[in-house]
Amino acid sequence: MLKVWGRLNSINVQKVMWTLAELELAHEQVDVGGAYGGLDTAEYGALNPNRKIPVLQDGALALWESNAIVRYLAEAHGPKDGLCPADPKEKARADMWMDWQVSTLLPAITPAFHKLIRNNPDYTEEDVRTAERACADAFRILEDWLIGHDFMLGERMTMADIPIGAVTHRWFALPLGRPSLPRVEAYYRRLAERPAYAQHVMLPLT
Ligand SMILES: N[C@@H](CCC(=O)N[C@@H](CS)C(=O)NCC(=O)O)C(=O)O
Repeated sequence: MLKVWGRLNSINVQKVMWTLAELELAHEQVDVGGAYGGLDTAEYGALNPNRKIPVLQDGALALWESNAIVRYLAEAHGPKDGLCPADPKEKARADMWMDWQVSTLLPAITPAFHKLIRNNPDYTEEDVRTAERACADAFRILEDWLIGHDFMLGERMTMADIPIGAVTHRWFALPLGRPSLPRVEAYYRRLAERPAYAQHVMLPLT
């Protein structure tokens, strides 16, 4: 059976749990990381030498990097042309946005999350203001991209929506100033209608 290692309040674990729920895949989930610990054992190091969550085990395969896990689940365990587009150009577009989430969107919001939710002393109020501006810039890009379609690649949800949707919840849940972005707001409402998103992503931030 598929096995997910990682605590449920981690945004990167949430992507995996949301994907599993969209695909209705049976799985086991183990709470490790954060207050649960368990990342410093030799066994965990063999699964992920970075000692981070999530890890997905599928038989002999141990996968880390949440977006790689989402891609694998969509391609190997989902229906053809489902979450993973069959058309190489559409798939490349999904990959592009998934990489943008890692390179731009998540780094924009992370300092605000650490200061406002985790009270991490490494971050200051100035970092929160910088994050506010960086998030506004990034979500304006999304606002323009969402012209004329409901989801990242068109009228149906694909794997591109998983990382972007996970950060979108954080943006609306954090006490940050936000410009009015009607298409992003409608996108968030549309995602919120999905039971799998509501259950696995729209959790209180901790
Ligand atoms: N790029 C990695 C990042 C993994 C990561 O940084 N995970 C965090 C949680 S979101 C972690 O393992 N933190 C240590 C812990 O939870 O103890 C991914 O997308 O999977």
